[in-house]
Amino acid sequence: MSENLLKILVLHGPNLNLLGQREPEIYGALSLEQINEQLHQFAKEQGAELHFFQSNSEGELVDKIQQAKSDYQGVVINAAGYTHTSVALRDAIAAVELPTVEVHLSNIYQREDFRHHSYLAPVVIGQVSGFGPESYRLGLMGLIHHLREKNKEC
Ligand code: CA2
Repeated sequence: MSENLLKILVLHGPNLNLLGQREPEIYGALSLEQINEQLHQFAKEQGAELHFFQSNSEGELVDKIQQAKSDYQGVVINAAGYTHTSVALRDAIAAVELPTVEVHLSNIYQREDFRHHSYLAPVVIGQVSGFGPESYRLGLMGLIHHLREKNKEC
């Protein structure tokens, strides 16, 4: 294993396990497994190792973020519906102080008003919203760039 290999955790929130099965006009036709596979290939080319976790449970996502501190250099998260409700996820991200990027398949600012607010936005390094599955790859690129720049400073 190269010493420059970045380990990144990719978190998917509630209902994203249904991707590809319903509402393709909003969320696209790819399944979560297909999105993960594409991301995995891209990450490999970039010298990053990804681990994936999906849960419908807020507490499980909080646990994963807390545990990530010791094993990962950064996090990509699509918190799905919890984006707009979860103080607990926000507090976990703030507490672990791991660079985190928030991604969304759809453009949350073009949708219902309740989706315009993200509890996570103030504690993440950046947000990508509206590019379908490409949002994950763009978010990952931004995170990798951020981590490599940070490593140069050390
Ligand atoms: O656009 C996104 O990625 C969202 O995070 C997706 C969430 C939504 O609550 C956010 O406002 C924006 C919903 C994920 C639900 O995924 C489904 C996938 C297929 C069928 C039904 C729901």
